[in-house]
Amino acid sequence: MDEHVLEKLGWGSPFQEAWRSRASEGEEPARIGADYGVEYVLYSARGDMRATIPGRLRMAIRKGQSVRPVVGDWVSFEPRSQEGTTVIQAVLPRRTQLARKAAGRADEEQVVAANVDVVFLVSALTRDLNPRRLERYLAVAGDSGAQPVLVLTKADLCEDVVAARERIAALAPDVPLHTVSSVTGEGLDALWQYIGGNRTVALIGSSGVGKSTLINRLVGSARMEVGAVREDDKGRHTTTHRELFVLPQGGLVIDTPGMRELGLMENEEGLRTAFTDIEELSGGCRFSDCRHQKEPGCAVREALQSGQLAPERLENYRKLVQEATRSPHEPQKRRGR
Ligand SMILES: Nc1nc2c(ncn2[C@@H]2O[C@H](COP(=O)(O)OP(=O)(O)OP(=O)(O)O)[C@@H](O)[C@H]2O)c(=O)[nH]1
Ligand SMILES: [Zn+2]
Repeated sequence: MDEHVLEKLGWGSPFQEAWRSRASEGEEPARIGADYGVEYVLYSARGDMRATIPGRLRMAIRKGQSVRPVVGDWVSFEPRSQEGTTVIQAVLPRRTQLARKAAGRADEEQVVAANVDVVFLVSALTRDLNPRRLERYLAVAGDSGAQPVLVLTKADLCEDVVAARERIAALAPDVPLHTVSSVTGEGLDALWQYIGGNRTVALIGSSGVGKSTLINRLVGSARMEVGAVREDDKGRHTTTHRELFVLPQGGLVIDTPGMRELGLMENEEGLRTAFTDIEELSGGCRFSDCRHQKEPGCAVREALQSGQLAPERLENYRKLVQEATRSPHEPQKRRGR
């Protein structure tokens, strides 16, 4: 087993240990590079290959005894002597997972990518700069276990980058923030600190903010056709057939149609990551279940009065809490351009 090739695919200690503890004879590890539903692309020390899920694993998935493999997952497979399709034997425990609500099934989440180390929360420094949306992205990242990094694109189109930066930094004081331009190249170097060490990066951001362009800049060759999206039979836009990209300088980038549709995950953990300042302040409220409205001894409203907390921030927090506690009844919004 060529550990060096595997390392470039993001193989590391937690997976190695999981591997040793199961270590079935004749099996080898591989990472899911693309998920076509019925068929997968595996990256392994033997190169890339196609794979399917055998009936036994399919049954285990149906019974909830195994997760369904997604892009970024480490799996074990049994190499066959001849070229062609192989089968996935098992899915290794995940370190992180990015998920969204399954369409039409409010209680179920759908994992769209696994073992993501860093999530770039991408917004354009133009009209797209929407604090509320950013906070939703922070909530999704907070649920995943991956490290969030705010990336503000199209700096070349923004007249007052400093002001925009400050506005966004105030929304998430603890999250690193970078302004970049894929046109001038400004700020791109700083992103490598998150990708180095063979880490896996995923991008969340609305359509047109420049995710594909940014990925192309990072990948270093036009492996994705920017703007040349096609629609598949479900009316979704798909931009590529490979969904996990191994960067020549090291590091990996995940980009899947599912990633692009990521919505808000509705649970408390996500809220905490997005609003650490308000969560911390509420520790000082007299009542532990304080809703920061008319309750006496509310530390959050005190901070508001003293100017320590921006009113818009509390307003956004309330909206997000409302959204998270409301039973989802709206149909999924169709993605348009
Ligand atoms: N001026 C400027 N334009 C950019 C920059 N980055 C991307 N663009 C342009 O913005 C448009 C959208 O970029 P994409 O990379 O396709 O955006 P995307 O986020 O991948 O969009 P979807 O594929 O719809 O999810 C393209 O016309 C890009 O050329 C930038 O830094 N500066
Ligand atoms: Zn309070």
